[in-house]
Amino acid sequence: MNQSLLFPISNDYRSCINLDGLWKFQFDPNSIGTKENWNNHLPKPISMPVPASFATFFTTKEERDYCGDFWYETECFVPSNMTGKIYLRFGSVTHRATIFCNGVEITSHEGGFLPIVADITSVAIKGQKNTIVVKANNELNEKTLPCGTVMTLKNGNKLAKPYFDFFNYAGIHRSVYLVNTPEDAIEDYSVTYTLKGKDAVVHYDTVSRGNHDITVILKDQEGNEVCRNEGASGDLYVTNAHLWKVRNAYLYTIEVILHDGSTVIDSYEDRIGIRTVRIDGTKILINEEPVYLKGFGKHEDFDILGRGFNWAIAKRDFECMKWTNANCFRTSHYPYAEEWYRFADEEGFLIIDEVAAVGMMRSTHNFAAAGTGQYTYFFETPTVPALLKNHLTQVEEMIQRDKNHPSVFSFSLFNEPETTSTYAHDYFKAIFDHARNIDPQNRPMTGAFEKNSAPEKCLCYMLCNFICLNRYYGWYISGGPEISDAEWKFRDEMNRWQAKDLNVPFVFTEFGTDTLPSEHSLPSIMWSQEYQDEYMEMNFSVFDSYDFIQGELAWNFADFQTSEGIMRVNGNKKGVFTRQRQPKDVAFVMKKRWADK
Ligand code: CKU
Repeated sequence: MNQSLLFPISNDYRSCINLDGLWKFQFDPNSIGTKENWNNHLPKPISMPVPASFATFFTTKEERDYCGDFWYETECFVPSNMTGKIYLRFGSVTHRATIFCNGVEITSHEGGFLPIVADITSVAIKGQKNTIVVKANNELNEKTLPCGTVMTLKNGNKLAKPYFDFFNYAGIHRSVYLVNTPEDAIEDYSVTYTLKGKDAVVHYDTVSRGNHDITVILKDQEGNEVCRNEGASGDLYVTNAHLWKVRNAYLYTIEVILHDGSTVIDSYEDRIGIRTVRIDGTKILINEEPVYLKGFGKHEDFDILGRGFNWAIAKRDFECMKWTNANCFRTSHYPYAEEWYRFADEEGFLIIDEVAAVGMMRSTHNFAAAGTGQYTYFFETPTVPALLKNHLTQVEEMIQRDKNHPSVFSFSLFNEPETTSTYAHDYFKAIFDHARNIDPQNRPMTGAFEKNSAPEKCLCYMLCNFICLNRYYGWYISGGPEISDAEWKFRDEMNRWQAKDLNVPFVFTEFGTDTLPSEHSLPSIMWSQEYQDEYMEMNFSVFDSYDFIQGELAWNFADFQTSEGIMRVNGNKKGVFTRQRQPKDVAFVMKKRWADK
């Protein structure tokens, strides 16, 4: 990874032009596009909104469920006064893409949830429209994240078979920018914090092109300069620092200036929050104060938009989360659009930032398989080295992109893989070592474990600074009339964890029941709103029995779309909110509990 992933901004030295809108689009089921030079122009395109998933617009199943290559095209005017470097920056293209400018191949990127930066400086023609073409693909396999497979139907069509429980949405999901920077420019920066009584030291490191001076300025929320320092790395001493607190954020502006004496070459501004993160025994400390995590596992998912980022949905989600008194969410099961993190920085939400390492268990119904103890030898296959390489790269890209957000207090490096073999241990040891090496803030690293990762069998929990459990006692295990057994089994497992005396925090990153807002039943019955309430109350009473449990992130914030199947009623209905972001009854239960938790 040697490209700048800095979020695009505009000022006197650099600019970004948003390219969102109606692009051209074409499916390429027989992969003939490359041979037929679609990189120059698409022969028979239709129009397609960007950003959005393509699946949600169509009226036929073939198009909605399309799996294979697909292409996008747009025109982009490059102004004649642009000097320096010119890039295209895609927030994400799912799951992989090759970018062409004026027919010339610029770059390829694997992974559908992190930015693609294509340097088009040598190819872009100034003073006219340039043709941008994207060749994308949404097939799943076991060498790339997230994992899955592809089946071929009798009619020859391919169909994605995810090893995960969310719809395999694909497309240009996040904003696209034409970015212009000076030839010598700021490429990256990172910050770490030390608190000294009422004061704080902000240590910074910068990366830039060319041999120039660097000045870094810190400004308070009113825009007044607080302190400055010269040098590519250094310390900013902040007296009477305003700390970034959970649900009470204070953001400073950091400005990195690249200059020769009084001649400014480049400048990059960002908002940062001064806060520390530390695990101490079974406590999670933010600014040395214990915090209990309350909130949700989420998805980037909405009707029509699919996984396309939309500010209005993000706003509504934050309002709903604040209303429940939540303070945290997990970006299950992939890094979200950067706008989510910027918003969370502002709202004082904590984020467990998760890489797209989901489906590392060979089952298209992993949610059901998890309870059964079925073992699929996932980490004992020849494709694992290729998968490891992609996983390492995506951890690297995620940390590079998200490392400066105060909201991100932890990185989650997997969701529910098989963890009971030494193969799994060695695989994840490499991932954790790498993540720890590259995170400048030395944040706690974790991963989410499903039920087969039992205290006696799991060989990976020791890699984590705090342990995240996804548990469904009372849903997949002993549901409905057996809920009293569910509680007994749940307590039994927690007693076994307790007996290990690990002295680390445990956080529940999933627990929930599918619930149809239409269903009411007295006494409760599975799928009814009353059962969701009862299940949550049972879970809460278990959580409250163990001091080492330091957080509860319910599954899920809202109902979301999945692959079709006999266990999914037009999607997963475990939302505390509906897909339209209206509360189910249980939202009031959460709100009440979290008001005094
Ligand atoms: C959730 C083994 C449990 C898997 N977990 C993952 C998540 O992605 C699913 O949506 C369970 C569920 O609702 O089944």
